[in-house]
Amino acid sequence: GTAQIGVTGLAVMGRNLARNFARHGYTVALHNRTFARTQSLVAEHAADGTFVPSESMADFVASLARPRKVVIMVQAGAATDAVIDELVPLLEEGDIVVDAGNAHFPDTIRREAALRERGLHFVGTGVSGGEEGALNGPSIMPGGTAESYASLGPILEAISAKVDGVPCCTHVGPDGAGHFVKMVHNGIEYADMQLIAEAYDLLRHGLGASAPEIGEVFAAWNTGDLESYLIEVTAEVLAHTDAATGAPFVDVVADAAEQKGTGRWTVQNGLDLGVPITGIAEATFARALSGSAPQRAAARGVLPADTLEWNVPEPGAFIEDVRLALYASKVVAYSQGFDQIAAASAQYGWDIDRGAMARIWRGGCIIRAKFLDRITQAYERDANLPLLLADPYFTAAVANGVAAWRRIVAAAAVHGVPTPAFSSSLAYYDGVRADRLPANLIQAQRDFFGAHTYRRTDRDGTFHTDWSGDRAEQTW
Ligand code: NBP
Repeated sequence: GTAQIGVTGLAVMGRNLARNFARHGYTVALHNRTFARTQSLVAEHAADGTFVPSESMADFVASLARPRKVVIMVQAGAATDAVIDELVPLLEEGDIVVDAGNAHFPDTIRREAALRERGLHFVGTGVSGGEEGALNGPSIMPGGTAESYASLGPILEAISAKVDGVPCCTHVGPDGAGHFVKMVHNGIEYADMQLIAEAYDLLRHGLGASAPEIGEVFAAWNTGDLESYLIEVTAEVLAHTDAATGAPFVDVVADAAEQKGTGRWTVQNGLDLGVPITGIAEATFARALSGSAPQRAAARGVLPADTLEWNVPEPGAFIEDVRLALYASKVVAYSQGFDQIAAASAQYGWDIDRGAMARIWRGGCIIRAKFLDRITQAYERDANLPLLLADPYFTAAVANGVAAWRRIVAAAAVHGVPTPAFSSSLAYYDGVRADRLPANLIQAQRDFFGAHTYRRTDRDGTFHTDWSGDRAEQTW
């Protein structure tokens, strides 16, 4: 065969990736379980480049030049395993299988090990940017071996988004590293969206502002430090008018946020690794609360607010406070996400370059933002930075807003506006910078009821107090 890359799974994402490859001059082999999808792609988009369609998986594999490079873009889970099972017996040693779907990284680790035994490369690859990104340039996060990246990487880099001419694609690390980083990307996306939603809610309650008025605030913010795709999208959505009612569009959208599960995976993994990703967790739980219909029905109008009317004396100063609080909270959420990547990298032996991750998220993906340059620079200054917040740039950026942050979180509490992400981010900030946390008391309690022992501040060793006896201290 002569095709340089193949795509199997030609629903919206695979179709657009295949077109993107073709537009970059690659000869693209095409396959889909249902052949009609393959035919319609060729019929509608022949102008994009050279496609080699096949009805059977065997013909598809035969149409590829060796070592073969096959991108699987089907539903994550059982469908991906089914396609791998059909594909693998047809491949030969050295061929590269790319899973570009949203696989959970433990599945990727399992599949990589299984294919490696057969002499095949399995490259679990995060792809972000939705349909639009798949066609015009996504952010691409490939895992797998460095050897596979040597031949696959240039093709993926060619179709990825570019920022300042730099591709939004790099080799993340072995086996599940790519899908892991994509998962954390999505978790950060949840946190970013929740923070923006809280800022909107504060402006709504504090100023009594309408959706389009708040949209103008976001549009203005998009010209500064907060400049990002999500802020831009927020401004556009808030400015939109519902055609049916003439009301602001967001006012007619039901307030129950759904999820496909990557936020949940991120939080589960944060718990497994013991990394406090409070921003992502609060964002995930906030979606769950929004969907807790029976609880909300039981509480609405019943649980007293006991708040005073909110009269913001200086709207301009208030808006600036919300902006500073949003930025500081965002820095915390990202700092936590990068901690999670570092912890997983150590746990799984991935050796992930966090600065490079921020670099490939600058374009193509949902969290793309100017701000990510600052993160790359922080890890360039210190690749082993223990805390993103402790980088001098971010320390200064947050210090600049910390008083505003406290005013906003306090005002939200006083006026009964729920701000789980703003509030927990500030609590994390105060917790991580504290000289001393009340964990001393927790450890003492644990020693009391469970003889779990404690360490002392004044000398080395492990100790236990005989709480039920004479309360003498024993060295353990
Ligand atoms: P879907 O997730 O809707 O999957 C549809 C594709 O899977 C079709 O090609 C379908 O074939 C194929 N398929 C299924 Br379902 N079961 C199969 C099986 N047992 N054997 C073979 N093929 C099977 O497609 P999508 O929305 O294009 O998403 C593809 C992947 O990309 C998913 O993993 C998704 O999570 C991910 N995704 C990513 C983003 C992003 O922004 N990165 C956005 C959306 C989706 P058929 O045509 O014969 O039914």
